Amino acid sequence: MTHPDIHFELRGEQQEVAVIRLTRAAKRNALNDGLILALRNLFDTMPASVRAAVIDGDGPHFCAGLDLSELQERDAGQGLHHSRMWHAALERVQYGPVPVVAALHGAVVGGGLELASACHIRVADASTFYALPEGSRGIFVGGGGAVRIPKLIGAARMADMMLTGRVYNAQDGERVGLAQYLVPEGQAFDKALELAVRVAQNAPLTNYALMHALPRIAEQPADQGFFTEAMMAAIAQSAPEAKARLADFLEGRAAKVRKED
Ligand code: 1HE
Repeated sequence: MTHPDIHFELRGEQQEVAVIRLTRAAKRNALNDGLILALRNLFDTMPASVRAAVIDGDGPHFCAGLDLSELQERDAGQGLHHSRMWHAALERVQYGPVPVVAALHGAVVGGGLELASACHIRVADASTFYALPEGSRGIFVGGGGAVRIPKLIGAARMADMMLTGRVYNAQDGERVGLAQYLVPEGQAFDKALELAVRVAQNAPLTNYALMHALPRIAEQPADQGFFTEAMMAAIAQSAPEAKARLADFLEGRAAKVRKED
């Protein structure tokens, strides 16, 4: 089901978390066509037990982006289809079966940042750095970055990264919104797995709403957004699982909200 440069395993007590690891460390996990197609296939064929996923990368870097050795021979038409292939694959990450947590370290650059930005949660360790070297390579983003990255950091910051080659370090990356979590070096995977296990405990319909309804609502005019929100709220709360969870709280069986230590 997978690819020689992807490690796939199930973790958690009920095999509820899929771990997807890029294992092409010798090439800094650069994404060639085979890897992109394999990622898409993986999300299309996710086992039914899976409720959340973690993506990380072997070796010193999360991902060096597009495999530049494959780029040289393409004409315009092939380039168009290549970009659309990335779009289809990363669309399956963002709008696939389960929420995805990216565990980031080292280089998160070019297509690596595009992959990370298709995930729902990004956890970065202190070694992480972010860049969009497309600007200096004479090309443009093609893996959905022009759509997703401005939603995280704004179009002005993205343009600056591409125009000037600016590299964000881990702290600044978290500050501007490239990652939601910043952890000490070497701890991104453990934190990402912990979060994925937590995410996997949510009612599946709640996770579905957060993946599929929330980003669409955020794009809608307010009037339509309020209406879509009401529809999604009604569907979620009518599920038997929601009723059971509410009863658990009202009868003192569910955890209260507590502030973090
Ligand atoms: C690669 C790639 C790659 C490394 N394609 N082979 N991305 C970039 O422009 C980033 C290019 N890479 C780098 O800047 C650096 O490699 C890193 C900062 C990521 C890592 O540096 P370092 O010193 O740890 O490794 P290295 O020695 O540069 O690379 C090790 C090997 O990986 C080396 O090959 P070798 O045969 O000489 O050992 C590198 O050539 C190879 N390698 N990165 C191919 N990207 C959908 S559109 C998306 C558009 C983009 O993503 S453009 C941005 C591409």
